[in-house]
Order: sequence, then C-alpha cells, then structure tokens
Amino acid sequence: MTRSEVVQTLLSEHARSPVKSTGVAYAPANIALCKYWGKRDADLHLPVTSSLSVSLGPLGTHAKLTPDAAPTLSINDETIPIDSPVAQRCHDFLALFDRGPFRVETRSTVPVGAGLASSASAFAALTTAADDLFGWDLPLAHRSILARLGSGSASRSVVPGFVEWQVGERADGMDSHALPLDVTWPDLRIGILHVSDAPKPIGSRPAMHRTRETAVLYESWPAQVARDLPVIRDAIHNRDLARLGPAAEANALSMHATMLASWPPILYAQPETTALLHRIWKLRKDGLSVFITIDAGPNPKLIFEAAQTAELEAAFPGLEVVAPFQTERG
Ligand code: 2P0
Repeated sequence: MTRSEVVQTLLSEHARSPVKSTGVAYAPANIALCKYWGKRDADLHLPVTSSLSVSLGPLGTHAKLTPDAAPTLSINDETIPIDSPVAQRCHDFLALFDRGPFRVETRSTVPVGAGLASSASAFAALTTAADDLFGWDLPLAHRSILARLGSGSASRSVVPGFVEWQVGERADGMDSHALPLDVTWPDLRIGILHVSDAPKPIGSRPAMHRTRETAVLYESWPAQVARDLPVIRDAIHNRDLARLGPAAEANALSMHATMLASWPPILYAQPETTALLHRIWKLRKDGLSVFITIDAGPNPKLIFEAAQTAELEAAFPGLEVVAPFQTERG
C-alpha cells in the first residue's frame, strides 16, 4: 500500500469540507526511552521494532491550519519560502489528505538548538489540526498512523505522557501506531544538556537506513529492544527509576553502538558529549540517581526525579529541566 492509499483508507468516510474556519492543535515533542531505529518499510515509516517515549509536556508545536488559495507556511511568525525543503515536506504531507491547499502557521516551544527533533511534534500537530478543521474526530490510532506518514516518531506525539509505538505486523501498517500507557509520573524529570546546535553530520533518516544496510551489529538491535522494552514498560508502571534508568540508558547507547558499527561510521557524540557521559557516570557512582539518553545528535538528555533537580542544576548550569506531566505553556 502507498501512503496515499493508507490515507484514503482512513479518511474516505470522513468530511471533505471544513467545519470551522481554522483548525488548531498542540502536540508535544517526545523523547524515546526505548528507541526507534530502523524501518521495515521506508515509505510508510514502519519500524523494525516497537519503541516507547515520554512526551515533553510544555515543549512542542502549536499548529494552525486554514484553507487558502495557495499553500503557505510560517514558523514562529517567520514566512518560510514555499520551495524550501521544510515547506515542501509540510505541504507534501498535507497533500496526502487531498483537501488543501492550506495556510499553515506553526509555533514551536522547543528551545532552539536543544537537539530535540521538531518533526515529531510538528507532524502530530498538523494531523490533529486537520482533524479539528474537518471535524473528523479520528480515533487516536488513526491520527497516530497519519502522523507516522510524516515522520515515524510523530506517531508517538499525538498524545501526551508515556506512549508505546507498537511495531505491528501488517504490511499496510494499520496496526503500527501509538498506544498510551495509563500511568503518570509527576516527579519524573527530563534534563536537556546543550552541547552543540551545529548541523548534524547525517540526518536520522539516512542514518537509520545506513545502519540497517551496513552494520552487522544491527542484527542484534531487535533482541536489545525485546529485552529492554518490557523492563522499561514495567518500570514506568511502577515509577521505578532504578529499573527504568539502566534499561533506557543501555538501550540508547546500544542504538549508538549500532551506528558506530556502520560504514561509513556514524557518530553523533562530540567530545563534550563523551565528557558529559563520564561526569554523569561519576555522579551516579557518588550516589546520584540520574541516567542518560541520547538521540540522533550530540546533546544528552538526563532522566531523573524532582528531588535531584537542585543538585543537577548546580552541577550543570544551563540544564533545561522539563516536567513531562505538567501542562503546556503558550
Ligand atoms: C526515536 N529517533 O525513537 C529515535 C531515536 C532518533 C533517535 O525517531 O525517518 O525523525 O521520519 O521516521 O522519526 C528520529 O527519526 O525518522 C527518531 P523518520 P524520525 O526518537
């Protein structure tokens, strides 16, 4: 099935005319605690394994969708040239819905240079804004599938909190979507460390393709996820950082190990990244309960609980602390 056919299947019974003048939505960014790395279908963004994330509450994307004669895009009040790659990706995605063109206005609350992908929250917010504009009232699973067609990790950003993106089995991906975990963890904190906002040496999309194609070590990745995911899920249900932290950290570092075993090698870590890892491991050895996760970039994120905030802020001036279970900020 093509992306258009998937959309057609999900939306054929749904309204073609807007029920209001503008559709609006907010979607949070998310950090994977069990990572998504590698696709079994590059067109539909179907993953090799399940993954599990926590949304970043107030950090995310507000999207506004208004039917208009010609497609436009503004990000944080700045008009983006319509032939730029970011505008094209946005409108190519919306063209799948076959109901445009639209004036698209987005506003991001994700700090610039934090190494947080904006694509996950952006495609999730666009999907939910379309749902709002046309009054579809789609089930969560269908919004997740549509958002996934924009970017894999967007499938996890259509709902706040802990979300498992289920790998699914079907070739059309209709069973590969978000499943929220019915648990909150008010004391959980994610800390963002800023190492560098220099452009990445390689985007995550080609990087995951290269890893899968060239790294023998990647063959062990599904086994790693099979081991980590049940531990991470169970630790979340028990709000048990002492179990969550090691599994999430090992999972992230294993993902990076598969990249390093690719050819040409992929290494997102900078010397400062490695130095931070050693500092965190030393703090942990000294008794602080703090763990690390790293995505496709050099900026580590810390996983800890509220009681450790003051000590970590003192150790890392400039640490941005996010409380995932606090409500959005404007
Ligand atoms: C994740 N990442 O689970 C992993 C960990 C980066 C490292 O999902 O090609 O932008 O759009 O499906 O979702 C980044 O990849 O890739 C990502 P596409 P996406 O968060």
